[in-house]
Amino acid sequence: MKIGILCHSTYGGSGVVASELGKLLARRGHQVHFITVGYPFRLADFEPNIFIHEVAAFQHPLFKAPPYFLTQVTKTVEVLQQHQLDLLHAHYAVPHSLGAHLARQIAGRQVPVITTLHGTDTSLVGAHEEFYELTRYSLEVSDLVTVVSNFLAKQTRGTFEYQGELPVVYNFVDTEVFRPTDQSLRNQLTPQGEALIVHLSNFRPLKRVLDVLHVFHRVRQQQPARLVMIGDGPELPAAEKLAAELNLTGDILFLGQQDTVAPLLAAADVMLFPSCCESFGLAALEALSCGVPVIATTSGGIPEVILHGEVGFLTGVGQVEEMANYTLLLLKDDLLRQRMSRLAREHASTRFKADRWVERYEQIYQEVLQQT
Ligand code: GMT
Repeated sequence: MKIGILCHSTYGGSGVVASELGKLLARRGHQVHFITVGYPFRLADFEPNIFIHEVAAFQHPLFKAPPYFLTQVTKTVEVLQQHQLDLLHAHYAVPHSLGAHLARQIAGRQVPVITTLHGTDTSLVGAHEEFYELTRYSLEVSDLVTVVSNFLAKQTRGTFEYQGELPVVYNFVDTEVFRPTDQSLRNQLTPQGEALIVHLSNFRPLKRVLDVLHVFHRVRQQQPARLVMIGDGPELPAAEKLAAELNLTGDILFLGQQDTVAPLLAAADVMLFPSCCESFGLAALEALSCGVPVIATTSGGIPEVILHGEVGFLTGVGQVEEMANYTLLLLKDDLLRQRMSRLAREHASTRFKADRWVERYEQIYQEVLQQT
């Protein structure tokens, strides 16, 4: 198949899923055309069958900001016509699904548009008054809408009164890349043999990075430990300030945004993932795949990923005391941690193995193509 993928190219779960999907589809023989503003995140190396169509920034004094939506539609029309695409797969309702729909109309080619909702597009962007109708419309005109968890399916039905089918296609992980590794990096990060805790996110308020620090503070009172904070975003300054106030600066590494996160995750004993609303939680899945148990919350789709008491522990949002107790339980009990680590890896490699979900997307493409 010739597949056009519209997605965000910046750091973020939806962009990661879209670029990993494109990469794996290309390896399975499909021709994949990315139509993006900027080079897709995590798509570093050359791959045959992958074509990148970057959307140019159109500058004109009449426009206060470059009208990316319009130039992305123009680029999509061009790619649809020149490469005779079979379908468009849009990640994110607004702007990508809407743009894909507009482009196929302009191009006069009724290729199917498949929209994958990732959560933030409907809960943050789409639920805003300004974008509600656009989001609802983009769902209605899609040939099929997929969601990344049962939680998101339910939320989408509730928010947009959406009646159509909503197949769940979970996030997936490349278990060859995200895998347990030897101890060398861990030894560098914890020269005194301390426990190692990790957090990975885009530091948006919903990730509750300050909870990570409060948990770490409690853990540190009982046992030597270091914390690796991976990512960047609006809450980073507040996190750095709190780390200093709690006198933890010497034990925390704020690494900023990193392209290669697998070895860092694999070096840790436990991941803290205290988000207050999460449709799936890709970063938590990546940790599981590295054999790292995750302490997370019961919010959103997280319980579909983290099985409480098996591959990690779940608490209510903001329950930092309980999170710290679970973290200490894991750090102090080697046998428990090793068992959970093994189960975490097994769980990620069976339920969320990339091939399984890429095949599911392929099946969806074929079904939609047959119906249109
Ligand atoms: O987590 C983020 O803030 C990034 C966000 C995005 O929109 O790129 O991630 C969302 O999509 C991921 C991939 O499907 C999911 O794993 C994340 O759970 C979801 N984030 C939220 O629901 C907050």
